[in-house]
Amino acid sequence: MKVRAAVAHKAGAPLSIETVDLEGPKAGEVLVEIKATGICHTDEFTLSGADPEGLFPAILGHEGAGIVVDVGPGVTSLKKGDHVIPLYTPECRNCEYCLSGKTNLCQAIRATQGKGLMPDGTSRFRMGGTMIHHYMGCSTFANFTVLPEIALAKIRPDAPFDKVCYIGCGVTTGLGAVINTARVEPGANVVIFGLGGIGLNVIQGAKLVGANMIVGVDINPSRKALAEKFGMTHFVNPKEVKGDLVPHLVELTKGGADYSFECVGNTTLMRQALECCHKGWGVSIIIGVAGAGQEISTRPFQLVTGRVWKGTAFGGAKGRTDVPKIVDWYMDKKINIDDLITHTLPLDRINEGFDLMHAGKSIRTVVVY
Ligand code: NAD
Ligand code: DAO
Ligand code: ZN
Repeated sequence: MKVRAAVAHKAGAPLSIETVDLEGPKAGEVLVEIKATGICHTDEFTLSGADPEGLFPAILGHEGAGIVVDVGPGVTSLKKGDHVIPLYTPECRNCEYCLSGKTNLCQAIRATQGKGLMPDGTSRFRMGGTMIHHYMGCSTFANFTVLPEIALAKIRPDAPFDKVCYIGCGVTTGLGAVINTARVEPGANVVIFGLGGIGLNVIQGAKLVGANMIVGVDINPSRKALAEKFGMTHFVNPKEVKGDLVPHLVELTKGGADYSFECVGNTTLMRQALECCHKGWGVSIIIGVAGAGQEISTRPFQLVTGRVWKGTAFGGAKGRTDVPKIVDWYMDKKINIDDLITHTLPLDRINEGFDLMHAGKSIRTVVVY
């Protein structure tokens, strides 16, 4: 079939709106009509060329929601008409990783997904004679896409696509980092570096679990008001701190953060996030994705004296199990998504969404088809 897609032909160039050929679903695969998709910083990271695993040409996008249109042979858990959220971290419930109970990093289709291909080693997208790569197994910057059955969470049919698409990455990553990875307890003091689409959801998660101090750190002062609405109790702009940031944060939290979160992708901030943690028990979670070849460092004594460095992908969430529950939280008004979706655009204006992100003017831009 012919589909409309924003194609990333090469790194550093704007996306190009094209008509692309999409092959139907093969065994274990599902054809989905994408109704809405968020634009995440990770799409920008890949498009910029900073992603060491970035492949071109590709159809980017990994934060979508849509409707099942057709299923391939052997698909049992989904049918035509089901509402779904694509999962860049699938959940096969059968591999060593899924069965471990220790991680959400299902490995069932990892090798081919990392190569921008479907599990049989081929792509469903073509343009003229050229194969186009899938992206993170999702490719939601197309109005139709094909995904493996294990990479789709079935959600309730009354949830609005243009809001719950954000649960496909940002919401789940932020909430999950607090609930699954850090396991923040009531009364804890937390520090969040970066108050964008991820960091604001970390704040929302910290408030949800009953954290005490929720300290937000950002160089963009316009983030303060929204962060406060989501539960931030203290705002720190590093540009306005006299002296070093780390001692300032340790003093503010009266000894250091019980938990800190790096939500930018900056290795200097990752070090500061670890070192502002409380001696003896503070845990720092890396969420941000740093550029190709970058490394983190600290003095080993920081770890010897009890601070813990961890990371999280998709907030440690198991997508087919956890995503439908987070959709329920939204529908029950337990979490706020609407105030984080600052802009909505049609597909042919998708590049404006990247411009808004670069200018620091948006939290989430959602493309509606
Ligand atoms: P964003 O652009 O919306 O937000 C980043 C925020 O960081 C902005 O508010 C910006 O002002 C702030 N910032 C930039 N430099 C700073 C500095 N030096 N000090 C303090 N604040 C600074 O980005 P996002 O969508 O929230 O994504 C954040 C990071 O999380 C990205 O690296 C993204 O790739 C990554 N990410 C990781 C996962 C995961 O599963 N681990 C999932 C999604 C996104
Ligand atoms: O190696 O098993 C694996 C999974 C690797 C990909 C995990 C995603 C990491 C987060 C990237 C940003 C998500 C938008
Ligand atoms: Zn698995």
